[in-house]
Formats: sequence, C-alpha cells, structure tokens
Amino acid sequence: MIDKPNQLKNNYDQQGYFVIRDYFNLAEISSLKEVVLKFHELWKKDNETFYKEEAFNSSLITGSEYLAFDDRVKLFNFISCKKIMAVIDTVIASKPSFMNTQLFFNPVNPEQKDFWHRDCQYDHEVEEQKIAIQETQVVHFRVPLFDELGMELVPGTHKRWDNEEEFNVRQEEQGRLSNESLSTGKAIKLAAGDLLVFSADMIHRGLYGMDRLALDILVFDPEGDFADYVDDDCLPEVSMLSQIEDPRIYTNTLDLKSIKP
Ligand SMILES: O=C(O)CCC(=O)C(=O)O
Repeated sequence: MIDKPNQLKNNYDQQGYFVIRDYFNLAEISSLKEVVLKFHELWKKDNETFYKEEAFNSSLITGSEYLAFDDRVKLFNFISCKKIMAVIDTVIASKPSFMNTQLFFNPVNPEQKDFWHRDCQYDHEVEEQKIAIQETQVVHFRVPLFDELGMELVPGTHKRWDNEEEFNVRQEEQGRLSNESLSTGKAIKLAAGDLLVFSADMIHRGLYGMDRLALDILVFDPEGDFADYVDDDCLPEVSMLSQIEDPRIYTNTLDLKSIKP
C-alpha cells in the first residue's frame, strides 16, 4: 500500500514529519471535500463573530453538531480508510487511537499572522514542555483539500528542545514575535492529494494564503495519557461502528475511555 514504510518511520522518528505526495486521487478528495464543506459552511454561520474576528481553525468535524449520521459515517470511513490506516500503522505500531479532527483555513482578519508553536505549550509551562517532548506525542495527519502554502516545520524538534532563537520567537520573549521567521524553519508546500504527517509537539506553523482548507486527523499512541482529551461526541456512535470498514482507531479510543475510572 505504501512504498518503503520503514523509511517513512525512520523519517518520522528522526525529523518528526514526512510527506507522501499525490497519495489521494481526485475522486477521494472531492468526496471528502463534499462532506467537509458542508460542515464548514454550517460552522461558519454558527460561529460568525469568532470566524470573522479571530478563528483559523475549527474542530470536532466528526461530531454530531453539524453533520448528519450518513455524512459522519462517510467521514469516519475516510479517516480510517486503508490508505490512511497504512500510514497510521507505520507511525504508531500498537493500538493507534483516534483523538479528534481539526479544519484549518485562512483567518478573515488580515492582521492575523501565522505563528510558531508546539501544541503542548497550550497545556504545559516551559519545564513541563521539556518533559512532554520526551514522551509520547500526538501525530497529525494533514489532508489538504486545495493546493496551499502548507506548513513550516523545524525538523527534529519533536525530540529536541528549542535553541535560543526558536524559544524567544515561539514564546514571544526578548521582544520577539511568534510570527517572525526562524532560520531553522523548513517550508513544506502542499497540494490537494498530498498527505503530511507531523508531530504535534514539534515547532511548527501553518502558512496562511491561497485557498487553504486542510483536514487534520489527530491520532495518539495509547502509551500517552491522552484519552481525557477526546470529546465523546467526535467518536462514532455504537450503531455506526458496523458501517465503518476498519473501526480500530475508534474502538481503541472507546476502550481506553471505558477503562478509565
Ligand atoms: O495550519 C495551521 O494554522 C496551524 C496548524 C497547527 O498548528 C496544527 O496542526 O497543530
């Protein structure tokens, strides 16, 4: 299904990311687009002020708020289709578990600039972030629906701490701003049909511009204690499971949540 899975795994372990170009065909992307755009239009209407003033993403795309049963099943089947499971299984060897989805778009407000961060900085103080990057991390699987400028990543930072420039920019210390350029950053342009896999805790930023609308699928290794981050509503209902061809990533999360006290 995928060429050289060991090489992809090595790239991920060493660099914190890899891209598979032209992984999805036109039919797969247009069918995904149909469901995701339905969500996006309803979400924008329902969150008008937030969308116009500050938003650059939404989440819980698989939830029950904006999509009906059949569209949710369609989306669950895309997320856990053979092509994506082959990549997920390459990166997370044992019981990969579904966490959430996010949809990234361009902010309406032109003053909003793309900013460097590690996802863990929103949950942890600096000393805890140093520990978080040594532990199991959440993996993003980004599926761009249109050609876009893509992401800028700092290779290797899923495992190593920031240098001085990276830290000051990302944390906005010493008068630096999080949208300044980093000399260690690597821009990865993406086209509809590509799949970008990257660690949530590496230093990264989305690059605003073009028609960007990218679906990020977040998956975790159950070795990390992330089950509490999962909103029940973004998981399939029990009656949907029999309609999902390979529901492992969902049942793994459901198992983790039900064994919690
Ligand atoms: O695309 C973006 O705007 C940011 C992406 C990001 O931070 C993420 O996927 O964690």
